[in-house]
Amino acid sequence: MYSQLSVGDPRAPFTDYSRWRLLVSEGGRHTWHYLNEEECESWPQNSVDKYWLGLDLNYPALPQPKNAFCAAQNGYHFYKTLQADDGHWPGEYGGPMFILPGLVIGSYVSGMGFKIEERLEMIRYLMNRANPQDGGWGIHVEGHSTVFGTALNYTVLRILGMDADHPVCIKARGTLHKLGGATAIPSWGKFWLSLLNVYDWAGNNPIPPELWLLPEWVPFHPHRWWIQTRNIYIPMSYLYGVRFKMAENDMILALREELYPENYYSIDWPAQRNHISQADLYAPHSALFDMISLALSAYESCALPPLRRRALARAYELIVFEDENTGYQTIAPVSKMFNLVARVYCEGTESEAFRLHKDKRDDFMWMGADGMVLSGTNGTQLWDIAFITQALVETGLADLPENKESLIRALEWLEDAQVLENPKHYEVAYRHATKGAWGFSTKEQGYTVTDCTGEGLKSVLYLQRELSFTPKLVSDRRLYDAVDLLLSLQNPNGGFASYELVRGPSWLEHFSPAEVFGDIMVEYCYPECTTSVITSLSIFGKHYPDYRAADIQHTIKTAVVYLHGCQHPDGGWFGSWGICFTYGTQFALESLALVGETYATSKASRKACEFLLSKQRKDGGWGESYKSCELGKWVDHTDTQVVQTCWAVMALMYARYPHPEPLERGVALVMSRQLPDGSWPQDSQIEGIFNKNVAIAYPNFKFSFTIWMLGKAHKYLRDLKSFTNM
Ligand code: LAN
Repeated sequence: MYSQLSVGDPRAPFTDYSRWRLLVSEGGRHTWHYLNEEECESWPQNSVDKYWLGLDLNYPALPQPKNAFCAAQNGYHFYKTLQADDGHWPGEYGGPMFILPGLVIGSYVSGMGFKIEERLEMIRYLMNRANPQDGGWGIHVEGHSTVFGTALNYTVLRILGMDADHPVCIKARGTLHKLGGATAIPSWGKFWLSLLNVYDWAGNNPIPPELWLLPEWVPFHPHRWWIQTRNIYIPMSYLYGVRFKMAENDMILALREELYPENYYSIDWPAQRNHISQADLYAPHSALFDMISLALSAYESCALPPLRRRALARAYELIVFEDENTGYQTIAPVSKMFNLVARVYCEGTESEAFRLHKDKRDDFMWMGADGMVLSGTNGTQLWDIAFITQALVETGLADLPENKESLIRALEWLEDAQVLENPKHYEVAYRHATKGAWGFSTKEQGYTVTDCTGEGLKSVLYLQRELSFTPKLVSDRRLYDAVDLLLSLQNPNGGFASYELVRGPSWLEHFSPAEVFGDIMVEYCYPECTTSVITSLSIFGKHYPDYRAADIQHTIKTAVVYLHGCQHPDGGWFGSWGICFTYGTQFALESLALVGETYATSKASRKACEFLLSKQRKDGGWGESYKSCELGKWVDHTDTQVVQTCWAVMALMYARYPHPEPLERGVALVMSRQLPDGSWPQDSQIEGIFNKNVAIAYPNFKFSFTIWMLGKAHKYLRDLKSFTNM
């Protein structure tokens, strides 16, 4: 058990912020370290550390920008100081409020400790993110309080050492009880609490590992599921199969008292399986799912031990494959912590697996200005470097002498980040190829992501082929590998999904057990992913007209057909990974422009421009709420958002919108929000989204998209005016 800690006002750090350092190691790995005084002298804090810790950089004011290009230049003057020595831009990746609980509960039940400073700052983070009105937490930082968020984060505070009588705990507990208590927690919460032995396994719907023994042709075989969901349910099925639970201790006994308004020992557990709080419910179970669960529950009482043993062995094998394929990062932190618990159950805390999991756990723990945050992945390395490098090349900022060195370092990072081989455990682990890929974060994590490969390829092409001063680090052969991989990922409808081809039917969504997420069972095609792929193929085709030209042309043509098919009747495209129509429409219009469809030539493009223009606000900007993603229709944000304004103006430029005025107003808004040192403050806490219901932050977007949009708009508006003056 961790010791009790007493804490004060969370607005001030609980640790000495001058002692934290971000270590950037091989491949762009991020780990935060708390140094002692001697170490501090030999390893001084740099601008990257200070910025992300929220410490003053004390930069002088830059000359007032006289136009959009100068504003972009000032922006990069600032942002360049956040580039790590290895060439990429580290960043915080918070937002979801169910990832830290996985880390803490998973560590606790596995006997893995934390440093005291980490515990203190995780506590502070949760205190700072509690909803001010009721002291609870939602599914993400801006969401209303739910049982999922409140029960899990309350549990975390207690495990980390906060006293149950602390006012923060009292308030959160009150909210939890008002919401009905932890019995009504969604299924993933039931699962975590069961591992912790504060929720009975009988209160969970079955997750039989036997699923892994089904023949692969079965339409609902798990290898057809979306890879994130698959990788989470592999260890879940294992842990369910063995009914892992931590041994009782005083903390567990206390939590059984605190999480429930009723007497824990009198709860009718089987009746809780489908009991989900209304505050949490986003995707209710289908009647079919409930019926199947009932049948599976009957099976549980007579599961054949030899079959169960074989199924467990198969699930365990897949867990080990995933750990080894990803250097123990796994695809994302939720599956990582489940894998850890499974490995500890099977191999113990003295094992190599335990040591390696512990080492890589640090990659998800990010020190932020408000305390220690959990990252949605082991970073956003590739995603952020791709946007800023393209921005610099397209705006002309790349040609300024003072930026050259930074671009060369960025190219070196990109070169090193390309995955050169297929996974160690490849088809046996149901993986898609990775040779030639760029992933979302680092090479070690190693998952192909369609749009990350597209954006990575585009960046390398820009840096190597469109600048005169850069070395040609990535060989033609390696670029061909990326192209081959991208071409292998197109679906029959022309679209591109996130990590793999769509492998399963969308009716599998009726079997979705996770009540708080939308569309998680299988892959779907996305306009964003599709655009990143085809724009990169098109740029590649310009530089390498002889390589698979017919395939590339065909891919682009059919992808555009897909894009037309998913335009909403009001003109926008729904974005699944950024908020929301503003994000999706920007990408789709970029794609249409590739095949010559612009405002002047295409009805679809015109309709999209008009849709966006109808959303422009009086101050010249755009602001869309994450609620759009939940509801599937546009919802205004309360405030104008700089990043969304950039997306909207970019969209209009892709469509070659002919009237300068709305663009000028967008530019003016973004310039008016710039600070004297060239940076932009953070607006809302979130720019991104996943699975319709969870918001996630991309804080580097406020640099990459501002710089990109301003520099591009400067040229665009100049050309537009000289054209109309002719
Ligand atoms: C991400 C982040 C990046 C994102 C883009 C590249 C932006 C997108 O275009 C493709 C999908 C991808 C790679 C993506 C998928 C889902 C992730 C990994 C995340 C949103 C970050 C966290 C999330 C992961 C699923 C969290 C675990 C929770 C589940 C509900 C399964």
